[in-house]
Amino acid sequence: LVAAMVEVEETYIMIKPDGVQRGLVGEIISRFEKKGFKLTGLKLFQCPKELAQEHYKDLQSKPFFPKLIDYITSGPVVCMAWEGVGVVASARKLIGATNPLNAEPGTIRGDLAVQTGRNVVHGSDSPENGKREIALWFKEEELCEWAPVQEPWLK
Ligand code: RTP
Repeated sequence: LVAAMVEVEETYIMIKPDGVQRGLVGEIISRFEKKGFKLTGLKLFQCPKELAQEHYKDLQSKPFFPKLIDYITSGPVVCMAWEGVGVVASARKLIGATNPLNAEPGTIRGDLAVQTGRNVVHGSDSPENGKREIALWFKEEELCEWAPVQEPWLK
């Protein structure tokens, strides 16, 4: 049996305005850290309307699109880039189903959210979109490539 090759990928994770307003930033970041992924970009950011529209352009024709843009631009979001083996699909699992009422307990949405229109976090749905979204939300110099070191930080 040949195990499926899973590669190091990058994904764009965003804590939506409700997550920031409800004080869930630390809790959400912590879940990705504890899983074992590597944070390579992080900022608090008030998203302009044009950027929200570009990010969600595939949903342009949906009836909820204007409400979605109002929601995402209603307050600051936390933009994050995460790296790791299989991080795209794994992050989607950690996040849970789009409708939080269908999200399993133990997932971020399953534990922390109730409404689809207030589902606290976004995660890229493919490695291609991970790259596209990181490039859309971050400037090159805001991203940090780093490797863990063995330094005994605490003695
Ligand atoms: P996301 O992109 O935010 O990670 O969410 P997703 O892939 O799980 O869901 P998607 O279908 O791409 O929808 C993007 C976001 O739009 C909002 N939405 N509202 N019926 C509705 O009112 C509705 N449907 C979707 C949600 O915030 C969803 O996360």
